[in-house]
Amino acid sequence: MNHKRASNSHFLVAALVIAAGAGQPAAAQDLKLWYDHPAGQWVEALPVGNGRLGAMVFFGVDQDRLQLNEGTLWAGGPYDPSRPEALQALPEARRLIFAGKYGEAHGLIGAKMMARPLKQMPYEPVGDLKLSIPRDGDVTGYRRELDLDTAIARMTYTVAGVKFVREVFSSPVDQVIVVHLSADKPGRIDFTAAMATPQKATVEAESPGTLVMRGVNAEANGIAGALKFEARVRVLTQGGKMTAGKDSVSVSGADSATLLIAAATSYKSFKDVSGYPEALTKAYLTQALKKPLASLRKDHVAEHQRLFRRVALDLGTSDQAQLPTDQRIAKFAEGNDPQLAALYFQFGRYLLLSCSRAGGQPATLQGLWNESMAPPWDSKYTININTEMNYWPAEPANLGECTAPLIQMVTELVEPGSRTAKVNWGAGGWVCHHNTDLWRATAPIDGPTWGFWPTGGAWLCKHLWDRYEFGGDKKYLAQVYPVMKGAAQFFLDTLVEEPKHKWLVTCPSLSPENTHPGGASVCAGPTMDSQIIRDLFSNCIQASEILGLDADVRAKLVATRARLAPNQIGKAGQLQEWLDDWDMQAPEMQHRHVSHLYGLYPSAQITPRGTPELAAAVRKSLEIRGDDATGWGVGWRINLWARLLDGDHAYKLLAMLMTPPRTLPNMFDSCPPFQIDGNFGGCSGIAEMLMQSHAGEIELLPALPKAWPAGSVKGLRARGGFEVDIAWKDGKVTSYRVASNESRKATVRVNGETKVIQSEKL
Ligand code: FUC
Repeated sequence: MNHKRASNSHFLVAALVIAAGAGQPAAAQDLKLWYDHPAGQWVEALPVGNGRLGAMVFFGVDQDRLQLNEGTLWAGGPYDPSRPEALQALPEARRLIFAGKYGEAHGLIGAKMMARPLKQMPYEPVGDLKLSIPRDGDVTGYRRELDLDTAIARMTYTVAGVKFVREVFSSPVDQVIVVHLSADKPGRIDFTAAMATPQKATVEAESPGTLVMRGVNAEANGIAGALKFEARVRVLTQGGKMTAGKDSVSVSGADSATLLIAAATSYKSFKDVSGYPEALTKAYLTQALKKPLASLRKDHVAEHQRLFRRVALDLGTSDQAQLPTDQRIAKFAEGNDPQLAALYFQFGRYLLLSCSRAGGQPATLQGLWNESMAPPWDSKYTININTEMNYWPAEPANLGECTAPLIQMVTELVEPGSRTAKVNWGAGGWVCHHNTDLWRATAPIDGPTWGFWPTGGAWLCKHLWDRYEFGGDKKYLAQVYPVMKGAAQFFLDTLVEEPKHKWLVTCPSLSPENTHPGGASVCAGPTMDSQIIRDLFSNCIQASEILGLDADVRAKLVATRARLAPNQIGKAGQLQEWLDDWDMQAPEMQHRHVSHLYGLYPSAQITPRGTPELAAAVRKSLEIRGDDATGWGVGWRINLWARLLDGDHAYKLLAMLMTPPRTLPNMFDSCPPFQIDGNFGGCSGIAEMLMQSHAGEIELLPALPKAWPAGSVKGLRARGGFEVDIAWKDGKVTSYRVASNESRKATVRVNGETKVIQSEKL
């Protein structure tokens, strides 16, 4: 593993220097979030998860709460939101837009072209496991923590001379959440376990020592609930006595106790809900019961560390690092806490590993963690930025495997997306508008201002290609290429010629959620669409060449790409957000979305060295937009400033992101409210500040801020299958290592110089 690798490579350019930011080097034990009081609110609780089973752990002394989630427990059931009238209205909507009658186009689209139902299905909670713990004295020495390195949440406290320890983890190996209660004196573990839920469900105690919650999911927006679910908790004790009530299990005088929590739904796929949650939860528990606690714990930690320990980041440390995490967050903008930025980076990696693993669902707006039956924006997939941002760190932060659920979802979108393409647009291929959900709905929702945007699926396809660019696996590329080709086919069939320049553009579409001076957001050919489609076509062209397929389709894509609307620079020197130079008259010039800057990041169509005029226009647009935005809005801006090679501006934004109100006490990002995308945008932003690989070279420290004069990073991943280690001092690289499975040539930009090196073998 990288973090253990000696740095005695023959590619070192100078002696290895131990990083010493504001003082001493940071140590592995600093990878902890910790607090000196229990969580009061949900946003103070600590998240654990195995990609499917999640819990928010409160660690109350007398009353503990584990708020539970299972990734497939959403409202509703399989449904088809297609809207046949949409196709009839399409020519008139286009005519109105090209005639500049945006208000009328908006009205028509709203009346005839949106999905039925107009909203999608929300992600929902399972409920709570509640522990009531009697106490016979005052509490001293309370501490709760989340150890990112072991993925174990832990609390310790002392009452009447007895030290109590509680630990919680969600095992990706054994598919159960494990809660362990212990004390340093025998016979001191007493509690009653019960369950609660906002769902339609019953809770019963069964023998031996088991709680079972059986329920059905909710109806939403006229779509009946079609899922059954079950949560099953098995209580095990060492010593003492266990008694079962009607809907609770009590333990008294035990030396220690372990609770194993299993949960499952009847969801098998977006069109099949015929699973047996009872059989599943029983099977998970039967399997887990075969192992002693020590093995459950050991296997969990090993699997987590296999992935988590690939990257180590040291930005130096300071006295601030001694404070509880909530106090550090409150003070971060004051400066002098570089280790908190490293912790934030690793927390992003921890979160991705905990909420997105093969076989599970992709990270929602809240990852895996949601306590509400009506969460903000349904806690689903908003694909006009938020879902993509969730996966920005996956490849550079060396967790490419975590994209498996996203790739699975995009593959599944082809079937419903083909129906939407055909029914709503009269087109081939497949399309997904600005949101999707567990049921893979693809039609435009919410209203024309937000929803009538046909480029969501195409943006998701960039992640299919990224996985190939970073990993180089041709077999995988052959699997996802048809998905990309289908997305491209939709645009071959639906792009229309705009009257002025005869460019091919999307219509109707919009620049995500931003109203233009025509009084609506619907328009023809927003810049972002052309950029996304240019990427999609280019990636399909390259993939078809690599795979030796589809010369005819390739020729069509090449010809059509040449006619897409180009990036345009407006009168204010900005990159135009729309076909027309409307930016300076737009009602919300400081809008949170920076959609047209997609070309700089996450795309690489615009680079400071390759296209300096366009990069300068992006900078101008960013200045006009301003720094202030939602959590994710700031997260995006960090990545953009890093791509503009301006580390200090990127850091300024990182400080804004990592401080209240955009960072909550448990380090969750706040939009507001809690939305996990900012955590991931911040994590990838830090990676982009330290290393970039999108411009045909591996650039070391492209946007290093003055705040991090010395440090080291190990195990970042660059396009082409490279792993990169860097150490620096006084803002200059002092040593580095580039490694790959096979030794290959790589172009590296280091301290302002480019050189071609031979990579080391991994
Ligand atoms: C987009 C954003 C909102 C929010 C929502 C989930 O609609 O404009 O700010 O993040 O997604």
